[in-house]
Amino acid sequence: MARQRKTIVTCAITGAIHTPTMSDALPFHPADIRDQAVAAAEAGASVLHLHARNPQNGSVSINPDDFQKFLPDIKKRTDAVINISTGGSLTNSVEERIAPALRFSPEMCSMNMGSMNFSFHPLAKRYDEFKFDWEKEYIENSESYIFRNTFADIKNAATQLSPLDIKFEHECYDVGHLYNLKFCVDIGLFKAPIFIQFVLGILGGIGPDLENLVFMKQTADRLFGDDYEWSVLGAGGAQMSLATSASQMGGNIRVGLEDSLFISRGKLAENNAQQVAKIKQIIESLGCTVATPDEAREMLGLKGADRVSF
Ligand code: KMH
Ligand code: ZN
Repeated sequence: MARQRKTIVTCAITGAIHTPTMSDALPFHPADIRDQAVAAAEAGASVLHLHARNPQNGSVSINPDDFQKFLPDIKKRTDAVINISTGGSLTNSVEERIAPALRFSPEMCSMNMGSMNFSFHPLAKRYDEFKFDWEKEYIENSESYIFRNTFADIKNAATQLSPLDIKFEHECYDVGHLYNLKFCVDIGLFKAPIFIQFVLGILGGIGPDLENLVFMKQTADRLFGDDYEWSVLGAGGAQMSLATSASQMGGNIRVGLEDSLFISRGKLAENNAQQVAKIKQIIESLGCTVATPDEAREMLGLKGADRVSF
């Protein structure tokens, strides 16, 4: 009998979109990032997608020293796969964005597959006051932000990171990004089996509709055949419903406060683990089984936690 497929649950702990004013639950102190990551793993996340923050004011940090403040502790306290973001924030160069992954050589890191508008400026209007000075301007500035990931940028990042045997989470925010990825695979930048994260619901990318997920999946099937694993993240209110649909379609899923601050309509999540526990309960009640970290390692062909540099 064929072995039943497992579902990899990634939890993205803090990200670069949300700011401290938006939710008290959004972690930015290294100890909070660490504790929420460990709790998310205990709740069932097999992969932890991590960004760092400035411990003083919660702004986004791509300083490897800020990652150093939590990575070794997370590794000591869980066997979850660590995935380091290369997304950066509104002002970072690609060279700065890949510095943490280069220094720590994690099992996985993100790889964004196209340049695009990437905006969350409408969020600024929801708040009269902000906890920290930088927040309002940061959110508003995203209106004119271009998330830069040219073919040359992707080649540069891949060329530096591939020798470290890091598996990429290929973040595809629209159908065209799948074709960018196919081009890069064809010229030998990335090795199969690739891991695609379909990102739905970012302002500037494809909308968070089920039809779009089906279209993304059909397109990826056409381009990559059987040679890929896939996962879905729905930004904002679409998080749980798209994750549920993806699991039923045979895919993997991503939740976490990076992608949505909510646990249900209008109700803020208390922490990352609460979102993991909720989606685990939903998908297991529908017949899926959540992958352990080692099962995720096998499914994604990862190098192993003993080969990271932290
Ligand atoms: N916040 C996600 C929509 C990255 O870390 O490289 C995008 C993201 C990018 O996860
Ligand atoms: Zn991220």
